[in-house]
Amino acid sequence: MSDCIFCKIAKGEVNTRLLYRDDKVVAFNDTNPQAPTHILVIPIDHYDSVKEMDDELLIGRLFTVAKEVAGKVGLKHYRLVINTGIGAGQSVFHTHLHVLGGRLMSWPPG
Ligand code: DGP
Repeated sequence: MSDCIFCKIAKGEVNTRLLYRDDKVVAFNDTNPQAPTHILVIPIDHYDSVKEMDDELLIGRLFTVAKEVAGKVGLKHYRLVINTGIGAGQSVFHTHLHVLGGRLMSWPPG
């Protein structure tokens, strides 16, 4: 989608340092971090949310990359979050998996 910021990041159209890239997925730091480490893992192809995704391999790839990136940056404990829909706190409508770590987490989340 031409007006989607995460599509632009995935295509290299805006200056963002990528922590990971393959032919399906990229990862980069969140600009509004909610933890000392806050990374976003996204599919390169546009899906408004995980509800629109039916490619199980791609959904799984997001989690595999999240694990790899978390390990690469040295996280031993982390939280993986996919906000889905406005009511769940989604603000960017291009599927993204949050990788949050580096502090103690409480439960339930807000
Ligand atoms: P969510 O609320 O679950 O849709 O999370 C969207 C996240 O995306 C939020 O934590 C801030 C982050 N974000 C928004 N715009 C940009 C951007 O242009 N670059 C980066 N790196 N992160 C962004």
